[in-house]
Amino acid sequence: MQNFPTSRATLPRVRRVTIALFATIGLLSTMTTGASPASAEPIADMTTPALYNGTIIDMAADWEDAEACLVRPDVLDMPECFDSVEQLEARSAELIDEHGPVRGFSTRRGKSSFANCATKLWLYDGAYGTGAKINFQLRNQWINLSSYGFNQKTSSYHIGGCNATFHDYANGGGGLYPTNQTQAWDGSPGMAAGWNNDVSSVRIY
Ligand SMILES: [Ca+2]
Repeated sequence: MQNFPTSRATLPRVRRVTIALFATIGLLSTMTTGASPASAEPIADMTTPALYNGTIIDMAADWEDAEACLVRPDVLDMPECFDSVEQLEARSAELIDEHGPVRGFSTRRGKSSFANCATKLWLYDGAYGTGAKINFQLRNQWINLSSYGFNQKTSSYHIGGCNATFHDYANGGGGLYPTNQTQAWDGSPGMAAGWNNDVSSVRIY
């Protein structure tokens, strides 16, 4: 039920890209802030560093006790994880107040050529929105769930204000989840037949 051979085979390349990306972000972050929260493991060794209760965890490996994680790379140096959905929603609202909602097409600020829309795609590990929860606020790029410790875990979901697609393998590969069930504001307490714990990548449009 975990990783099928095909999706496991794609992991090393994705992992290297993610490490390079976050190593760069980590360096920039250190240069601009001059400090980063205490962490047992060097950020450079992590696949996906994320902030959780003042420490940095590797989301790809272990969420520790976090219940919900927010991924909004246009304004955050790294994902942020929380003990509750309420805490995440409060942080999300704060970011929207400060920066506005995620814009389209590019994760770089000020480079949007598409209209804004609410892009709060929620994926849940359990049915009926239970278990670990991840909230994506980014558009028009492949989101490989292995990078966030969420590969082949999704068992229920809520789509935000933009349509989304769910895919069997990384980078949009393999089968496509029924798109008439992942339109803006769709949600489901379970997955279409054959798709429980099977989504490996998603995209928000
Ligand atoms: Ca699950």
